[in-house]
Amino acid sequence: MVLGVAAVLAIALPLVGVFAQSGGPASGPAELCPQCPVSFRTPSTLAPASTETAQTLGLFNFIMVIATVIFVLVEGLLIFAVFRYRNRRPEQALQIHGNTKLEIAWTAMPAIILAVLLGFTLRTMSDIKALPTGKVINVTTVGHQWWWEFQYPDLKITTANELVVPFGSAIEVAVQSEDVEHGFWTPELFGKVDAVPGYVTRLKFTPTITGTFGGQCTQFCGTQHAQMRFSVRVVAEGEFQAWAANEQQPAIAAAGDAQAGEDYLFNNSESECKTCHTINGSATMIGIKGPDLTHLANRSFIAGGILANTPENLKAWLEDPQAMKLGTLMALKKPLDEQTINNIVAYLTTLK
Ligand code: HEC
Ligand SMILES: [Cu+2]
Repeated sequence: MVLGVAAVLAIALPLVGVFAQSGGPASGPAELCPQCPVSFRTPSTLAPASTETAQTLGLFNFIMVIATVIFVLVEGLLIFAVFRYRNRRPEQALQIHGNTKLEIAWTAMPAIILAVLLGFTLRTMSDIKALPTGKVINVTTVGHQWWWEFQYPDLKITTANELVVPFGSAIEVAVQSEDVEHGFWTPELFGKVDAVPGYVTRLKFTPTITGTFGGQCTQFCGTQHAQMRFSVRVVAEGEFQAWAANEQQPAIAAAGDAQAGEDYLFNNSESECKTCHTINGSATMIGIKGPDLTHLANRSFIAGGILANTPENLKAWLEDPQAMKLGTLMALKKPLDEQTINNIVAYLTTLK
């Protein structure tokens, strides 16, 4: 008997550990890993940072408790029987075949338990999908090989790879794809959804903690699928307003060293950049195949999260994008000379 209890405890105790963690952090998430170029802390569905993921975790914990009770009960009885009745002389077991009461009981019990779990699951699903009552921010997300575009249709903003949202508002995201199927997931903020070409998948999340959360493309979309990261930056309402007001401005006019770079991008007939990139305020930089560069300097990383947004990395990227991210759709027909690269980087770093 003592052994039986010990065995049950040995199985049950690690599960208690899982519950102890599930409360989530009291404060916001840790900052981006300082020693990695671009990395996020390990994402966890056990540390929810939105109303919706907290509801999902609540359901998970509820099912886990019921499952644990049943597990401990069944295993406990089994272990008890094994030890209590071990080493007895062979005898015929009690015959219960055809016992209607027992048959009904052990059919009905699991059916009732599963029905209860189904009920709670359906309720959580509809809670998560419920129309938001307060303020709503509409975002359109477009998956590209291999980066994410974020549009705010009401605010007339287009940016890439870093989604900035205000704390406390409901964020309604219409997820789309430009080419192949991608997956859109930030475990702390919302469940995983697919970005399917020609189809709009909708999701909603209401952030409850400020901070930066890592996201990742979760469908194999090509060789650099793992290098298709993004982040969601949840900021205070005031900070979001300031960010949005700035994003709505055209690119600032170049001064000093940056002028030669601006001139190359806007006016040089040999420049390929304009076929793929937009810089608002320029009549020529109106390409849409690559990320919008109008406020590039405000983003903390480039190229789907493989490089921090520093002048050195921008230089390396422009020298040879294929060496940084083999297969990227940024392919230059003619490599740039060093002076041109320096000029462009000098300009790009001013694009606050
Ligand atoms: C054929 C299209 C194409 C051309 C031409 C092109 N780019 Fe790109 N560019 C892209 C794509 C696509 C990405 C995103 C790559 C990725 O993350 O996989 C990109 C990324 C970038 C980035 C990083 C932006 C970010 O937010 O990740 C910069 C900066 C950039 N390009 C600058 C330039 C400049 C300057 C030129 C001209 C010398 C240029 N590009 C020419 C398609 C292009
Ligand atoms: Cu992808």
